[in-house]
Amino acid sequence: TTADLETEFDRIVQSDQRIEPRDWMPDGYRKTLIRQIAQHAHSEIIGMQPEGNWLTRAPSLRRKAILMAKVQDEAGHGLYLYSATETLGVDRAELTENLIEGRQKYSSIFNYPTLSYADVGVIGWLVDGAAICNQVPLCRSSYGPYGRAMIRVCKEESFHQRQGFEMLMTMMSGTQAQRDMVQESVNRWWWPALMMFGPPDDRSPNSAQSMAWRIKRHTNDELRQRFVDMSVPQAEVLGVTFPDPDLAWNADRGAYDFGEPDWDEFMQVVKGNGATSVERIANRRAAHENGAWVRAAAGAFAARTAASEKE
Ligand code: FAQ
Repeated sequence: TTADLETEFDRIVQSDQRIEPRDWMPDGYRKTLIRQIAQHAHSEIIGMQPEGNWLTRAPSLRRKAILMAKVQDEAGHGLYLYSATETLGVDRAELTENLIEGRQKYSSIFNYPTLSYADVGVIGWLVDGAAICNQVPLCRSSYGPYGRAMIRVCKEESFHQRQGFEMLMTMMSGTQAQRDMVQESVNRWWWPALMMFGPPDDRSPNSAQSMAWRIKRHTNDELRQRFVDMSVPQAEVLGVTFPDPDLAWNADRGAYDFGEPDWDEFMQVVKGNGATSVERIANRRAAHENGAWVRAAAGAFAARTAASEKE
C-alpha cells in the first residue's frame, strides 16, 4: 500500500541511505528535486556566459587556456545535472525549453555583467567559493544521482576557486591600477555572492521541507554565515576589503557579524529584471536554435546505426 511505501521511503531517508531512481518517492519530493536540480543545471549552463565574455580578451595564452578549461567544466556540470534530472522522469529538451521560455529559474548571480578582467578572478574566488560552500553538503543529499554528481562537481569547483584566488594574488602583486581593479570588482560581487544562498530562512518557503527530506542539509542562512567566515581571512591574505561597514568579528558567537543584503534587488533579479537577464536568455536561445541541425544530424545518425545493427 502507499502507507507502506511511505514508511519505507521515510526509513531510507532517516537512516541516511539513498533514494534511487526506481524507488518509490512522494510526488512532492520528485517535484522539488526536479526544480532544484534543473535550476542548478541551468545555472551551470548560463554561468558559462559571464566568464565566456573574457575568453577573447584574456591577457596571455596561459590565462586563456585556463579560462577556456573552466568554462568547459561548467558545461560538463550542466550536462551531469541534466542527466541527474532525467532520472526523475523529465526530458532534457523539455528542461531547455523551460529555461528559454522563463518557466524555470537559474542562479541570480549570473545576471550581473563582467565589466573588467578582474571579474574572472573574483568569480572564481567568490562565486565558485559560494558554490562549493552550498554544494559540499549536497554531496550527502538523499537523492543518489544528485549527491553523486555533486562529488565530481565540487572537486572541479574547488580547483576553479583556487585558480581565481591565484589570479587575484598575481594581480594584487602587480601595479596600483591592477590592485584597484581587483578591489572595484570585489565591491561589485560581494553582495550578489551572498545572495546566491537564497532568501533569509524566515522567507525561504522550501527550506523546511527540503531539510526534512534531507535534500538540503543546512539552511540558507547557515551556509551564508559559513561563507562569510571562510572569506574574510582570505580577503585579508589578498589585501582587499568587503564593502560592508557592519562586518565585524563577534567573539561571543565565534563568527562574523555582517550586514543585510539588499533583498529587494535579489527579488528583482530573480524575477528576471537583472542587468543582463534578457541578454543571457537571448544568448542561450540563439545557441539552442543554431544547434538544431547538430541535434537533427545526431538523431539521424543514431537511428541509422540502430537500424543497421538490427540487420
Ligand atoms: N537565484 O525556498 P528557497 C554554479 C529561489 S552555483 C535564483 O530558499 P530552495 C557554479 C528558489 O529557487 C549556482 N533563485 O529555495 C558556477 C525559490 O523559487 P522557486 C547554482 C533563487 O530551493 C560557478 C525561491 O527563490 N547552485 O552554478 C536563489 O530551498 C561559477 C525561494 O527560495 C545551485 O543551484 C538564487 N540565488 O533554496 C557556475 C545549488 N535562491 O524554485 C559558473 C543548488 C533562491 O520555488 C561559474 N540549489 N531562489 O520558484 C540550492 O541549494 C537551493 O535551490 C538554493 C535555494 C539554496 C539556491
